[in-house]
Amino acid sequence: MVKRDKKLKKDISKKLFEEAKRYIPGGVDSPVRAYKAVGVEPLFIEKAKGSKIYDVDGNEYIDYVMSWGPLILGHAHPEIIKAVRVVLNKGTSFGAPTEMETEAAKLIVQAFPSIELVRFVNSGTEAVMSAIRLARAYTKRDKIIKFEGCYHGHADSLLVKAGSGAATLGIPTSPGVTENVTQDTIVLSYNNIEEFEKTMEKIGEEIACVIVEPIAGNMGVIPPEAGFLKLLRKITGRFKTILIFDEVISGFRVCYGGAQTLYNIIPDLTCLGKIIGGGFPVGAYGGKKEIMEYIAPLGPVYQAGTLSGNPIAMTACLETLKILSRQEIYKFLEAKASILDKGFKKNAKELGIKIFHTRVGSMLSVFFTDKEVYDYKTAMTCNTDNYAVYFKEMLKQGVYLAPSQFEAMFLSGSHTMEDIEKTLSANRCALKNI
Ligand code: KE4
Repeated sequence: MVKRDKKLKKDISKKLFEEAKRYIPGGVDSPVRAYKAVGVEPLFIEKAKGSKIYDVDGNEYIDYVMSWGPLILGHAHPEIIKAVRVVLNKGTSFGAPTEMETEAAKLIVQAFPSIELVRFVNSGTEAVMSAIRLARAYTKRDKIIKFEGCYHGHADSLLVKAGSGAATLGIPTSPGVTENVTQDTIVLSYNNIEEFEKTMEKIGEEIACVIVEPIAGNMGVIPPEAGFLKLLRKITGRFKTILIFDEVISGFRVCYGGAQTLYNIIPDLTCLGKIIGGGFPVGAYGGKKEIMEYIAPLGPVYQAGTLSGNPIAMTACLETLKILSRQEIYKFLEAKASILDKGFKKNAKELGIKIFHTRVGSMLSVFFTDKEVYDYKTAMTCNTDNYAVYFKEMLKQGVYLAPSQFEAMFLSGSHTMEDIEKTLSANRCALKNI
């Protein structure tokens, strides 16, 4: 382990942050990047390659944020850069259909059992917002059910007891989201089968859709308990409620066909994002033909977007999905993530530090708590001060983690065994400071 000077050089980041705050709220374009939860100023990034990210002060880090999940192949993957370079010379946006959109849609339809038709948008938020609107129109019902701690982007109807940045900053239900909107959003506890069953028995006929992260990734990583997803599928079917899997994180992450393939539970609609953009802004929602045909121009449900299906983004999408479709990467990711997870547990055990580790495939998290974490309420009892100490220590040792206890760690195809060993050694040193 290369010893790094205890104090990180951050002069340029500091200067850039001061300047940014003059023009951008909080100096960032997404709240969690402000590092508020870990009590340090954010790093400004210069470049990234493979598993490494470099800040403007020339510090190198092993990256486990990977842009919050999208870069499953690693930063600046040569095949993606090459393909984007070629297509750039043909123009950047046409506002008209291109063959690439069809090719990308075909791969998604082939990969996801729930998807017969898919529409591209520009973010996970747009995908979820559109899927909710579609479900309400299709069922002619208003109410929706989400789960506390699940984050589905910042659309009003879902910014209720949300996870991710909302939980990190302690504003899980945002001001500006009106009563009218939140009264149609019912929030239940993730992994609480009895509560879901009781609620649906009472008002199932009023529920347009149930939206869930099939693997929660926004309150830390919390896998579904045995039977939870199966029950959601069974009961929503009984009440003709649309089941939406928000696979913005898990899609193409935990396996090529997402969590619905991993657990063999098929929702009615699926939302995608992150990985399918290959580092560019792409979201998508898709599902059964009979539902998706309600979307304009076929049906009455309106949804649109100037840059939807953008040819540059679609090129990155296509190249990413072509590489992932060979599927050998998933064995590689599983092996590396398992070594990392086992090493974390070994370090914590030997140092006598109570940490609850979770993992599904190559998304993992550590909870600083002596409890077992299966839902939002328990996740919220974690010691976020300890997480902040851990985060800063790991950063000093060249490991770049999410600046929040309520996010996930992501591996990529470019993380090496050397990265893993360095990370485990850094983890051991960092835990000694807890
Ligand atoms: P975007 O609008 O950020 O592309 O996607 C929203 C979204 C939807 N569904 C799930 C399950 C998500 O995790 C997200 C976004 N994830 C957060 C991080 N956990 C994005 C990072 C950020 O907000 O800066």
